[in-house]
Amino acid sequence: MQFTTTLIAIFATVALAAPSAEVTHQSALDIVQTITPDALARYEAGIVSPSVAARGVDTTLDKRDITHLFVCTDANFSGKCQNLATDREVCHFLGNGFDNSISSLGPDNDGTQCCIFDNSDCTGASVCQIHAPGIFNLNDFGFNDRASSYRC
Ligand SMILES: [Ca+2]
Repeated sequence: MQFTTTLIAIFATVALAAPSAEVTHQSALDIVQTITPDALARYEAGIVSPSVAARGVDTTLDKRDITHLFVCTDANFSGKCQNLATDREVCHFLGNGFDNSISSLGPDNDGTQCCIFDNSDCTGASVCQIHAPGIFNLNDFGFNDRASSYRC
């Protein structure tokens, strides 16, 4: 029984870690979310609600393949915010109330760079090379309430 469980766990890890250039329209909100030092710092700075910081830690996926993009519906990391856990180099549709509503965002402070796109399939106009601490007001880039997808 123990052996079977281990095999399933290994298979699941391999399946999730498999590289894919395909566009997934699954929102990153459905993917495992973890508390990162960066998210904790934002919480301590009063930017993130306690519910975000209280979210459980899941180590199912290899940390090297997972990063985060912190998005907010208002400028200066206010309004409705979410720390999106995302696998790298995969296009994600911005669902769950964030489509065409993001006004500030920032990836983890681990060298991660992200692009946001006008269209839902990572095409169209974009803002790229977004890195920590991020963009406090997408108005500065003509991209307020405009992003529909992202890739880090
Ligand atoms: Ca907004």
